[in-house]
Amino acid sequence: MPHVLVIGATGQIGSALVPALRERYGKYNVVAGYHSKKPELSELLDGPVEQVDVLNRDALEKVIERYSIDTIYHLAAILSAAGEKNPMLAWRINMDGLINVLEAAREHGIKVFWPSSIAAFGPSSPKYNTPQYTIMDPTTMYGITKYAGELLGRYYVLKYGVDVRGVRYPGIISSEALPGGGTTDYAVEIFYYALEGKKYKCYLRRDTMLPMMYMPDAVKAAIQLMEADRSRLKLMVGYNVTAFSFTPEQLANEIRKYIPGFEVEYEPDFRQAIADSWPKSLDDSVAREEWGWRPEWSFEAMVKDMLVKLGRKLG
Ligand code: AKB
Repeated sequence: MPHVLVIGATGQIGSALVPALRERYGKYNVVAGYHSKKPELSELLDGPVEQVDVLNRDALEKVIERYSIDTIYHLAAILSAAGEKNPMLAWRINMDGLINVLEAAREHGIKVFWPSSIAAFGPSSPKYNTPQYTIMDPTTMYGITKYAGELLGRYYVLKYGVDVRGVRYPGIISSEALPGGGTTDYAVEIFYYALEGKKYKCYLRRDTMLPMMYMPDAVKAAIQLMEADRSRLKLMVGYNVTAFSFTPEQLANEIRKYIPGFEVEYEPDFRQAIADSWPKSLDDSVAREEWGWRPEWSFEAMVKDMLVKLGRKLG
């Protein structure tokens, strides 16, 4: 069994990934590493929990040694919208944090999962069916750190033989922890308003199409890539993965099938320019070929499941 550390365990992806990894590898083999947000979800407290600041290399080493960690899922990051408010912090957490993890991985022979994002693309990248290999000119600090991180990850693979793997996630929709500081967060927030019978003010234009994925597929992608036979992987870091694309208006209309009369108002803010610089749909054929990636959840099934799960949560 691998001995896993998840850095960013209380974040949107971490809080779903930790329980999935514990189910698979045993709860004592998966350490939930949090930074400022203390774990509240019972699933995270159901096994080892440690405070891990990615900027503190010594503290990271201590956790690695204490639990004989051989696998790290490094998810801690400042996302796109938050990064535009504090670009220096985004650079520090996203780049210094990543290189600390990669250096620790190099020294201890640790396998690393590190997610990139559709934010690594930019205004000159093709918008539809964006290929794996194409023009990359990100215009947000988050996107710049994601693109630089992909290059850095591959550098550690080529130069030091470190086993670094990762996908480029689209927007992720989840019913567990809320996302924070992203441009695609509307696609989660909107469900809370709909279920509480409130009008939602969307910060993106109604026709802003973005690639998205439901959390169970995001978790599956991470675990499947990490368990793939290394000899099959050529790219290693930054695989395009996607499930479906939709606009805020299409999402609102799908929700209205269950909650008729749900109202949405569109008032674009600074996040519109970020969304406009990103792909509208992705070509994920390289991930499909190299490690058998295939999403399970459709847009319609995701909306129905979100309403059921959140409906239960909100009582
Ligand atoms: C964000 O919106 O910043 C993230 C992402 C697409 O990487 N969800």
